[in-house]
Amino acid sequence: MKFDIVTIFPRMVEAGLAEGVVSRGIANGVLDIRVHDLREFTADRHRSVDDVPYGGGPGMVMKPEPLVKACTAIAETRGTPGAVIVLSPQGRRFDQAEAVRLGGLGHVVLLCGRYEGMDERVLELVGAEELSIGDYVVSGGELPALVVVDAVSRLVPGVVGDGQSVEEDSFARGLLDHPHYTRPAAFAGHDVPPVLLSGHHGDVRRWRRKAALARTLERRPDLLAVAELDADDRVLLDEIANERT
Ligand code: 9D3
Repeated sequence: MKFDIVTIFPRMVEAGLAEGVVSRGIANGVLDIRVHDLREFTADRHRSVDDVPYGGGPGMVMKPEPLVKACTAIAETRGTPGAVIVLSPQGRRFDQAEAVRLGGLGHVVLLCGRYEGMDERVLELVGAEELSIGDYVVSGGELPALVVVDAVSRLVPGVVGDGQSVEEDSFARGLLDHPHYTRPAAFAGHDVPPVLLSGHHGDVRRWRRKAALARTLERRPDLLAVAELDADDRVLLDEIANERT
């Protein structure tokens, strides 16, 4: 999987790529990630990447030339990407399905916005899609780009080790995860649920599935509404409903 990330804060992005599963994926050679300093694609003495907005108003807008030049250079040196993504509060919400789609493309360019945003013609000229990571304000596209790289990279074979199954990730299954416990069995007056100490794997599986369903019902009923539930799940949800009365 190839990523090219264009930013005015390359060190911020490099720092986020230097740890954890993404770092390991790069070291293993299954991830090929380049970070590009937008200022390298400027032509003026001050290496300007922003300018005042036409029509007036507060803040600055990212100039189109450096961004389009960066995309052209990336296409020439790295090949035509499957998608150019602008990280932007105006974008569609990034989710697990989007991560799966991007993973299938093999090569994604990520443009990180700063200031009030970028000149709209960049999006038209490079055929970009806009993605947001959620309904809250962060200061620019760098952290959102790292979120996208992380979520997509986890799906690339060889990035996540045997220990943590990508298949079992809560969003991959459509439910929130069940609670987790480790030793000691009693801690500060709080005991681990006895079934987890019982050694009855069938009972443990059932308890975990029920706990996941109960949590999802409580915290994210929107997920439960679209989850693929089988007959056993319906029985567990019935039990949960009855225990609540
Ligand atoms: C203070 C500026 N705001 C005026 C209405 C608009 C604004 C512009 C740029 C708000 C945030 C940003 C910077 N954020 C992003 O570039 C961004 C983002 C986000 O803030 N939230 C969720 N996803 C994303 S993806 C890129």
